[in-house]
Amino acid sequence: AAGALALATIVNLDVNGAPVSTTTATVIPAPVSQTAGEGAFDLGPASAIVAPSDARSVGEYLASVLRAATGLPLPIEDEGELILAIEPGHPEGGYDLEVTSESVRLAANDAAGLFAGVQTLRQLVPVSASGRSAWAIPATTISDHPRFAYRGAMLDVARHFFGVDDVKRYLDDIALLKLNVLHLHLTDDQGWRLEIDGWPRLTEHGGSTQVGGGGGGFYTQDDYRNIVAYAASRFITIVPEIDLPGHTNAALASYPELTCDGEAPALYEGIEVGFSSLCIDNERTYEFVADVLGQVAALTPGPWIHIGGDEAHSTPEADYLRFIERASGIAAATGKTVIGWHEMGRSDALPAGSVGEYWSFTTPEGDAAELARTFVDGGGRLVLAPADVAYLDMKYDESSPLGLLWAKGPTSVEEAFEWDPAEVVPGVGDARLLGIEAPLWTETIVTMADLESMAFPRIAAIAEIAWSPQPEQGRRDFSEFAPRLAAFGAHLDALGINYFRASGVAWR
Ligand code: TNX
Repeated sequence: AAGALALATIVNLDVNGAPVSTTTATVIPAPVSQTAGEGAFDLGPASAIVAPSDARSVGEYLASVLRAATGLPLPIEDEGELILAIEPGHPEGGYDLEVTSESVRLAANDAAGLFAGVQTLRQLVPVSASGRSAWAIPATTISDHPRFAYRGAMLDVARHFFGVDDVKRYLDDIALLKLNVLHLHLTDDQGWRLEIDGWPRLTEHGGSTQVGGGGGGFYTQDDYRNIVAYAASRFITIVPEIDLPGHTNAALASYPELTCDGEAPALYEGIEVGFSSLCIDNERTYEFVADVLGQVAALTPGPWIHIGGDEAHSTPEADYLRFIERASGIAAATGKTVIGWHEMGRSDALPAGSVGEYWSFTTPEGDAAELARTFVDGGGRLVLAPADVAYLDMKYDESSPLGLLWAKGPTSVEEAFEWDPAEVVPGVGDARLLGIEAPLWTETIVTMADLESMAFPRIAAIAEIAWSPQPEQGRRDFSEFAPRLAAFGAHLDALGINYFRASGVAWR
């Protein structure tokens, strides 16, 4: 418990039992336990990586990120000082890392744990050499594992489209923070972004625009497979979302047979929500849903499929309930676990084990907590994305050029950091929480630089909440986080990741 939060300055005891302060490199998310050792390992021109066959791909990844950071050759050899090992006996989902002046040893039960440890190691390597081409990694012993299994980011590629290369870059960005899920919001009123066989107009027409006009775009099925494979190489699972039965104007505009009056609406380039609905008593609707969800499930190796269900304000209540029962059944029949936004908890006929994604506030509004509990009562779990702290599309402060304000006004980095998931939905603690997610809706986000500046640094706060244990003595404290964030900012600078230089942090 004492080691629950890594501090910028780690206090050790010397041989006489007196406290010794050793400044060491810091990590976000904070490791479960981290103690400082003596001296440092000098990463230099002679350093080599050892990665046996089961650890080879992680070893190659480590080599590529450290080569990019340092310019060192870092070959993978049979003998060397940076040793990777996959072996039993390490923390579940995590790793053990031992840095001495002689060597760096990183070990985990599996490749995913080893990959998480690599992200820690990257942050321990200073952004600049300390002399004679040596990057001094401070000696330390770290033992680490995640609080939650699902540590997600969500990207809305419907309001503004982001191509395959942008998504890959975001995957790399979030991997640095040990996030392991990317939820792709693939369809909305403004655009349909995934090619579906037999329904070509969804993308040809429905994918042809975006908020404010300007082209839009879509993923071919091969593009999507490419994203999924790249995500897997970063130990990230893609959760595809097809938002139903509202948020469907792009589909309705493409196929008038999906509307009740048979007339296609115009494409939509605004940012209102809640005006569109599939036609609930039309059998063609369910052929469409089955085709789409069947293909999406077949393209997706991960265990989840997200069917939206949010803000269906133009679907009458009885229709909504009939639709959700059928659509969630169709989704479950693909073999995937169904995820829906918490409004889907209005239905008492969800497939057992369905996961609810909660997007009300840290203090629940209206019946949000009750709706979220429906999923738990049905044997499922919750993913928390409280809009007042976890929504990356909220402005940082009143002066932010980008972003929205509806979720209790601006969201500072401090607010994004100082909350406890176990205190959001009364009666739903860690055991019933699958994890945490940070959504980035893109009504106001057009470029990759915009996207990164809204995500970073708040996503670092959310990642820490998802990975690191809650401090046993009370709340998370931003004054403890801020110095680590400053150090993390130096890594973001080195990586060329755009971020908001929030006040209250001594950015370097
Ligand atoms: C609400 S939260 C939405 C999205 C918007 C977002 C903007 C939720 C499930 N739906 O449709 O893009 O607010 O912040």
